[in-house]
Amino acid sequence: MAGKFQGAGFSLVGTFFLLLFSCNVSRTVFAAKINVGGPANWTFGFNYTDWALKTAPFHVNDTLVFKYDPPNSTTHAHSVYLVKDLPKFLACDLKRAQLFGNVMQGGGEGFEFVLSKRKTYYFVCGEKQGFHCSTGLMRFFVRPAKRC
Ligand SMILES: *[C@@H]1O[C@H](CO)[C@@H](O)[C@H](O)[C@H]1NC(C)=O
Ligand SMILES: *[C@@H]1O[C@H](CO)[C@@H](O)[C@H](O)[C@H]1NC(C)=O
Ligand SMILES: *[C@@H]1O[C@H](CO)[C@@H](O)[C@H](O)[C@H]1NC(C)=O
Ligand SMILES: *[C@@H]1O[C@H](CO)[C@@H](O)[C@H](O)[C@H]1NC(C)=O
Ligand SMILES: [Cu+2]
Repeated sequence: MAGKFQGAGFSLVGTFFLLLFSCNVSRTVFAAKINVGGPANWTFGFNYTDWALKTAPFHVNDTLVFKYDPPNSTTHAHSVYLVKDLPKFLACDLKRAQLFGNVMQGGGEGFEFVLSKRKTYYFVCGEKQGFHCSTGLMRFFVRPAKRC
C-alpha cells in the first residue's frame, strides 16, 4: 500500500497520516463479529484451540458470537465461562470461573461477548464439571491486539 502512494508523491509522513486515518476508520467501522467455531458453532468435540490459532488475529472491540442450542432431552447443554489464568485453563478448573453465557443464551443470534480489553481471555464451556472443556475441547484463549 505504501509503495503505491509513494508513487503518487506521498512521503513517509503521508503514509503515517494514511495509517492514522485507517486506524480511525477501523475503530469505528470494522470491529469484527466472529462466530466461534465458524460453521460448527459452539459444540462438543470441535478443536477450538486450533480454530482460534487459525482465526487470529483478534482485535479489541471485536465481538465473539457463541451459538449453541438450549438443552432438551436429546441435546447437550453448553455454556460460556471465563477462567482467570492459564493454569486454570489448562486444568479446566472451573472453581471461581465467571459465568457469562448460560445454557439458554446461545440460541437464536447467539451469545455475544465483546473483547473490550487488551488482555488474555480464557474461554471454556462449563458443563459436566469441566468434561466439555477437557475431553470436548471446548476451550480457547485469545489476546486481542490493538488495531494499529
Ligand atoms: C472500544 O469501544 C469502546 C466503546 O465503544 C471505546 O470507548 C474504545 O475506544 C474502543 N477501543 C478501541 C481500541 O477501539
Ligand atoms: C450454527 O448455527 C446456525 C445459526 O443458529 C445454524 O443455522 C447452523 O445450522 C448451526 N450449525 C451447526 C453445525 O449446527
Ligand atoms: C487441537 O489443535 C491444536 C492446535 O492445532 C493441536 O495442537 C492439538 O493437538 C489439537 N487437539 C486435538 C485433540 O486434536
Ligand atoms: C432438541 O434440540 C435439537 C436442536 O435444537 C432439535 O433438533 C431437536 O429436535 C430437539 N429435540 C426435542 C426432543 O425437542
Ligand atoms: Cu459444552
